[in-house]
Amino acid sequence: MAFPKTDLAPSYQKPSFNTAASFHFNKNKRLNISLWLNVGEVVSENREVIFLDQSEFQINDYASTSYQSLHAEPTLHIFKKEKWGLYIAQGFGFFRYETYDENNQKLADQLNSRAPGETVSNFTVILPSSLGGYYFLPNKFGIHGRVSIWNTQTDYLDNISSFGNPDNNDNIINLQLSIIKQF
Ligand SMILES: [Ca+2]
Ligand SMILES: [Ca+2]
Repeated sequence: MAFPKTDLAPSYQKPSFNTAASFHFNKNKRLNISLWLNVGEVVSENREVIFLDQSEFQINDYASTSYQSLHAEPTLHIFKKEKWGLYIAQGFGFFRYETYDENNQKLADQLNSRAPGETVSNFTVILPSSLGGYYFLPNKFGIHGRVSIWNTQTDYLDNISSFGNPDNNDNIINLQLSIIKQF
C-alpha cells in the first residue's frame, strides 16, 4: 500500500496499491544488498484548496500519479537468526512517473496548470529508507513485511510546486507485505 504526501494531500492518508518484486542477497551476517522493482499509483486530491488566481491558471485539485521504480539497497541486520531477521536499509534508485488529471489527461502537457516557466520531468531519484522483518517456515517459504519512506527528489508527483509549498518535495510511504522464498 502506497500513501502519498504532496502539496495537494499534505498528510499520508489515501492508500493505493503498489506491486513489487525483489531479490535479496542475504548470505552475510550483517550487511547485504537487495534489489527492488515497484509499480503503482498514488492519488492526491484536495477539493477545498482555493488557489489565489484561478482566472489566469487552471491549477489542478486532483492528480493521479502512476509510477515504476527500480532501486538497490544495502541492508543492515539488527537481528539475524536462522528463521527470521529484522533489518534497516537505505536505498538509491530511479523513479519514472506520469501524472494525470480526472479526465486521464497528462498534467505535464497542461502548461496553464503551473506557474510560468515551471516545467516538469517524469523522471527522478528516490532514496528509500526502510525498516523490515521476515520469517521463514520449514518449507523455505516465508513472510516479509516492511515500511519505507521513499524520499523522492521531486515536487511534481501532484503537478504542484510554486503554487503550493516549493520548499518541500512530495513523498510516498509504502507498507509492504510479501511472500518470500529462500534459495
Ligand atoms: Ca508537489
Ligand atoms: Ca511541495
